[in-house]
Amino acid sequence: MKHVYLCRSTSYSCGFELNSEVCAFKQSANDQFDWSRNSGDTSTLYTGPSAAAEGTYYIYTEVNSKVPLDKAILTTEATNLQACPYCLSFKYHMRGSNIRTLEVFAGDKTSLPFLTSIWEKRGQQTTDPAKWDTGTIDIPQYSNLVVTIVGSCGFGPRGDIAIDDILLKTGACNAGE
Ligand SMILES: [Ca+2]
Ligand SMILES: [Ca+2]
Repeated sequence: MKHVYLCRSTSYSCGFELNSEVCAFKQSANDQFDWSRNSGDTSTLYTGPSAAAEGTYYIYTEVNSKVPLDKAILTTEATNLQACPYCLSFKYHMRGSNIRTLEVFAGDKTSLPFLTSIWEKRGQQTTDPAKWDTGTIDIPQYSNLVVTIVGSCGFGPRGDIAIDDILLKTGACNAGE
């Protein structure tokens, strides 16, 4: 079945190449720490990527000296998104014996802080520092959409979760031409 939505075709990308980059996803204050911007490897052995997925920079959860289950949240709360279905895609890197979870939530701003979990990866997803995975997620339509990307700390230092190359665009992920 073919759906036609009254949505302006819009996309938001975040590659983290510039510190001043305008990104629809911003650091939340309603969490325990912020995502760190980085290039190359992270400061801990046996966790994190060796390089960005796109360009030179990426962001990651530096889990050293954090408390287990502490969260770093990226949120679109400050961005006015159209009431449309969206496709969210991004690169993620989850390497290390203490990797916990990377999770995506969506919902209406009026229901904050209680959003619906729409995607989750738990535990190590790769042992290769150079191999990033791709997440592709259909986001249902909400009148005041907010999307969050949440990285959680595991029980130890080898739990750095990295993301890069975020693209949030109107329409379904499998929309053909
Ligand atoms: Ca990048
Ligand atoms: Ca934060």
